[in-house]
Amino acid sequence: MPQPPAATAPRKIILDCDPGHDDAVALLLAHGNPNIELLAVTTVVGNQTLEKVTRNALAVGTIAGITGVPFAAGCGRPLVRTIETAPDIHGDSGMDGPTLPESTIELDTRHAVDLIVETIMAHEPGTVTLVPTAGLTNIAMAARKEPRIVERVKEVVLMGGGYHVGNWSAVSEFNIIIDPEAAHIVFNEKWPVVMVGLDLTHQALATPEVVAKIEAVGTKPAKFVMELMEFFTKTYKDAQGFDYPPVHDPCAVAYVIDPTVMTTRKVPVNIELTGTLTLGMTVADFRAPAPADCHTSVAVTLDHGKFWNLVTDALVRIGEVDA
Ligand SMILES: [Ca+2]
Repeated sequence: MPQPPAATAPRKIILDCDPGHDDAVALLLAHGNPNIELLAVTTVVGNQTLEKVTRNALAVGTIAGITGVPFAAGCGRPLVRTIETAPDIHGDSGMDGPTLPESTIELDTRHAVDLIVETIMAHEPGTVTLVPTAGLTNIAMAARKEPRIVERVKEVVLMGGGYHVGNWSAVSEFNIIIDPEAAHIVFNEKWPVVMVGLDLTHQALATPEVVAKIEAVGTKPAKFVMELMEFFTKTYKDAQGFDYPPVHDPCAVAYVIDPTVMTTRKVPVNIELTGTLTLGMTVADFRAPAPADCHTSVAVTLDHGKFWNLVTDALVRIGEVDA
């Protein structure tokens, strides 16, 4: 006899990422939190080449002790633009700092776009949440390849953009500007989109207090996060003048776990494709109350303590892993 669903069934997610120091923390948070059921991990060119970020994803999965979750590689270049990576933030490997283990996870033979489509179509409508923490190439391709996924996805909770701040240009954020055409597709499909942008993630600073709490967990996965944060702190200081690094990507996962970790505001958002100074800007129209059919919202204020408690708690639950 089928079991009735639990009162709070875990949220099913597909994490589409480009590890990436903060992607690694996002993956650990998704794996370690009991409110998340990780259906698949997919990779896309971004912080580094597809080959490098895929290797990193498999290494993080190994460090976290993830089993039974397919990992698949996706698009190796943006839809239109040439490849732009971020070695000044993430190093030559895309995840410099820690020594990475040999992966014990075998890469799925499917293309990430196919895995995304198949996974969504295999689940009940309204049950799968997409969590992209990289350029939106794979997600845009999936929406074009199988348009029916748009009405089946519960929501798209993405890390990217910013409604009044950029990091790769004066007004544009890296994940959006590296493939603005893909972002345009994703923001213009009618699925609910929650934009967890820089306005929010610049509040997710890995302060010394945070790092001390992670260190106190005392496991290998926690030590791995410490080493990531050490490198990330240095590059964010050198490249962008931050005292402590903003750990962007796990914020999107945290929203799926517990939306009260942040406040959001419904507002129309579209992507600038032709601006000479504003290419890749996530243009949010705050002039009036959002129209009734508005399907986009932006993250505004983070509960810093609650957010980092989720990350630390996930590491405690993951426990020791022999990677
Ligand atoms: Ca990322």
